[in-house]
Amino acid sequence: MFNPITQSSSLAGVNNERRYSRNTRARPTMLYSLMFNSNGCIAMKLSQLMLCGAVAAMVSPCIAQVNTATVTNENSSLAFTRGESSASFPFSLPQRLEWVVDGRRILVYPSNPSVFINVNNHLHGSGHVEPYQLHAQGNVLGYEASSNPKDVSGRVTGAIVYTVNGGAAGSGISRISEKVDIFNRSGEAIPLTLGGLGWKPTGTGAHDRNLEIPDISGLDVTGTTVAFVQGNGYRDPQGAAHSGSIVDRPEANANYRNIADNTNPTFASVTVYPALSFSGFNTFSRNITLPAGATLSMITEINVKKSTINGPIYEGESFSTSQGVVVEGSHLASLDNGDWAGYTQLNFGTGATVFEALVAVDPQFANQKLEIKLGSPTGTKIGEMIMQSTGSFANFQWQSTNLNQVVSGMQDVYFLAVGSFGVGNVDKFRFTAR
Ligand SMILES: [Ca+2]
Ligand SMILES: [Ca+2]
Repeated sequence: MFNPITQSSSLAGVNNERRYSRNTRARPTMLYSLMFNSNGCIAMKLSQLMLCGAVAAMVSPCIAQVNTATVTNENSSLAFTRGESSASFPFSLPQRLEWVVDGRRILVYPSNPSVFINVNNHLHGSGHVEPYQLHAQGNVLGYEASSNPKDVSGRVTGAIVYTVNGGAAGSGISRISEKVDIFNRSGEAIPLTLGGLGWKPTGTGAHDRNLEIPDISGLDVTGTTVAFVQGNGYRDPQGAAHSGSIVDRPEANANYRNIADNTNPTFASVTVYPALSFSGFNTFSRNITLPAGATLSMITEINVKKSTINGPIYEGESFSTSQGVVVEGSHLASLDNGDWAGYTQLNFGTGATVFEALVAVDPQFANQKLEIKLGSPTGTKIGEMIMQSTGSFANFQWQSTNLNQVVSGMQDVYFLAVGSFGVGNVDKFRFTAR
């Protein structure tokens, strides 16, 4: 089912309440209503509203195809996907980013208002950006200069650069950034609703239904968004035009004011909004008015690393069900092939990836396996630890192994001994991430 999204009198798009429309009253204008259909792709109804009345036309119900550009850097890649245009829907709007770090996919949604830029004609890596950058540009929807949607001399134009800076292979560390500029050449002030790169859809809301909710479990995601508006043709009393730069250039024009002359501020046309730093999803949201002749710039940086959660430490001898094992002093012992011990409701936190255990293994019995299962001794195996010699069955050392999947929440866990006799003794253990 279609889900119409309209809002008059603004070019909008709240980060978690996607609204795509624009309508100004004083002149013939275009009203665009974008909708997400059941596949999560964008459909559009375009109505051209004239002063004397309205002429409406339905165009393509769905952008079925996509078009993607990808760049890589170190352990990371970044793919930018836009909607594909068609004869009846001659626009391509930014849709999503797929950020892959050491094989882990992280879905990221572009900021507003970058999602209004018709990037039909210009999306690429390399070229006049760095090899680890993507560039897209075009007219802002509804502000084309002509009926040709590929005309890039529109009354409001926009451009986006995405950058990916990966870390060393296996480090799990990476960074992306987005810079979007919106240049208002329309001759009139326009309202904009800003929303930050990396926002979270609800998946069920009226305006973001069926959008995939990014999975960031097991990851520490942090970021910052800054936005500023500069340049609107401000002229000082001598008539010199100022572009809005905050760099004073007295050598360029004797009439440029010194920055200390705050009785006649040179830089009145620069507006810098408070920066927002966030953890997890980006909540940056702001309504602004972009003056005629001015440029909005918005920059978001997002960093990711593996979570450094440390789960609670459990005692090996605290099992609630078992077969073939014994408690010896303060540890689990007599783990022979086929023996098992079960523990109820262990905490894996927001996403554990590592099993750590304080174990003792005699060298003559080393290198047998302790399998880790969910739900029952024959349940899903989430990992196995090769029990390495610690010198004796009485000498305990911490050993660890990576789980074969990310496990979160509360789980019933079973240890299953695989080998022959004397796989090892287990004093303490925990599930963690790093
Ligand atoms: Ca036994
Ligand atoms: Ca113990």
